[in-house]
Amino acid sequence: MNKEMLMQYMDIAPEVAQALAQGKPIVALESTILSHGMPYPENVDFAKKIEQEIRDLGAVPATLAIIDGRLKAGLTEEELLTMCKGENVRKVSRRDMPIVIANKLTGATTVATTMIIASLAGIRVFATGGIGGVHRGGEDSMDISADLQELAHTNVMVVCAGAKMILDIGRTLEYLETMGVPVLGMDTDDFPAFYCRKSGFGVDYNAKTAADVAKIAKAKWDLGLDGGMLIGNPVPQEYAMDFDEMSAVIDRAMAAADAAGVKGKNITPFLLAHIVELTGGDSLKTNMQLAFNNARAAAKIAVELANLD
Ligand code: PSU
Ligand code: MN
Repeated sequence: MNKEMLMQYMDIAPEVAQALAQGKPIVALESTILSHGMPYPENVDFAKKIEQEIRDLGAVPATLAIIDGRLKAGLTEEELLTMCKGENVRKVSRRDMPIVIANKLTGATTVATTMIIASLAGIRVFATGGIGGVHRGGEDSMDISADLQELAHTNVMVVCAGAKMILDIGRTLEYLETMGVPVLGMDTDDFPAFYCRKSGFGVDYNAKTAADVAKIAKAKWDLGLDGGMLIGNPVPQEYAMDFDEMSAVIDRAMAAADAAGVKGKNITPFLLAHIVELTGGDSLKTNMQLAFNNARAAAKIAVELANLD
């Protein structure tokens, strides 16, 4: 798509536009984690801090969202607040995007839509908490997040702390293999399980440094091997939660979802809110810390990637 056409739909914040023009490192951030993944007002402090973590390492943060139908790459403080309050803010995945844009609505971007907007803007590195995937029981419900399809096709690297145990992690990784998505561990052999450092499932490659990751991304995209990459970065040890304890909490949250008949796009936000409640806020603290950790890893990778160009 040409730039003129793109600008009919997108607003790029001045700082982000300047970084793009100068080939400086940029890290994209999603807004669903704010609007539908964390409670207000704790998410306001989080949103500001995660941007700061990226700046501290010499990269430019760009939180992505759709506001009044405009694609936004980089938010003002007021726009960030809108996403955190989450009033009349939809959860927007790929299928929802054209409807929200055409009707000038406001939406938070999931991993899938953050990848799409990042790619349109020319941003290659994106940090989040956890990705969507194949839900438990997905072999019957066919509830497979559009995040996985996006990773198959869109040239953006996603740095995450793995996937929550609300998902079937084994099937999620199988799906990614089928779709040709490299899954790297950030100094780990084990794909992380969000609150916990290990899922029991292996990664394709243990990358020891940010420079290793950048070299792999460059080789992939230089050769036209289109699609994303997934980097699993384990939560720092001091914030990790007990695997068995979290498994029990997640089972309870899933039983509550089942009893309430929650399905489809509402299931992930429902489970996240219940998990925070059931852990008395401990999971929220871990969630924030793992996201900061991912932002730092992503910033280092973005710096290395910019050096390779
Ligand atoms: N997993 C989390 N936290 C989140 C999400 C997933 O641990 O906030 C959000 C992300 O935005 C992700 C989306 O892209 O949920 C996946 O939703 P769905 O399964 O409906 O595609
Ligand atoms: Mn789904």
